[in-house]
Amino acid sequence: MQINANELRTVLNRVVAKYKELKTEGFSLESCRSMIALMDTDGTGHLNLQEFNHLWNKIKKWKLVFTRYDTDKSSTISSFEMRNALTEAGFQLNNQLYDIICMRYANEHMELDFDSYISCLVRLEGMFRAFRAFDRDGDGIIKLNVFEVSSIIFFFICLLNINRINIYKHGFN
Ligand SMILES: [Ca+2]
Ligand SMILES: [Ca+2]
Repeated sequence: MQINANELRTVLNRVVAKYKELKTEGFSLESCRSMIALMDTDGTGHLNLQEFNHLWNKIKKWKLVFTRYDTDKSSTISSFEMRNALTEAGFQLNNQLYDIICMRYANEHMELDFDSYISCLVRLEGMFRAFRAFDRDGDGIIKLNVFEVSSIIFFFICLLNINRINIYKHGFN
């Protein structure tokens, strides 16, 4: 079995539509591509059964966090609820990055529906993985040469899907 982004989108949207406690407009093709990029460990550009199961287990875990931290039962995660949800999901962010994430993924009411929330976690997971690859001694601090700085900025642009203007405005230059 090999699943491409289109097929993944169909499967996920079909499943998620069954959960009334999750508000969603459906996963975009772009966020399914990000999921494949994150989980495609053998580099085929598709998900095999094992890779798909790995992704599915993550989504199930993140769904539990979503319903647990949707404390007002709005079926969405507010930016306020998101802070605890991210911590529970294992992502410790500083305020600056947290604000950027909310700005990028929340709607005008500062809420994330389920697909935005999952897209956000998928990208964060990719970013944390990239960070760990640079953090060779595991002390949580990375020292980068100029080429590595360029590649980590590139990671930010790709994974957060934010444009350069926003990055510079927020002091990542
Ligand atoms: Ca693969
Ligand atoms: Ca909520």
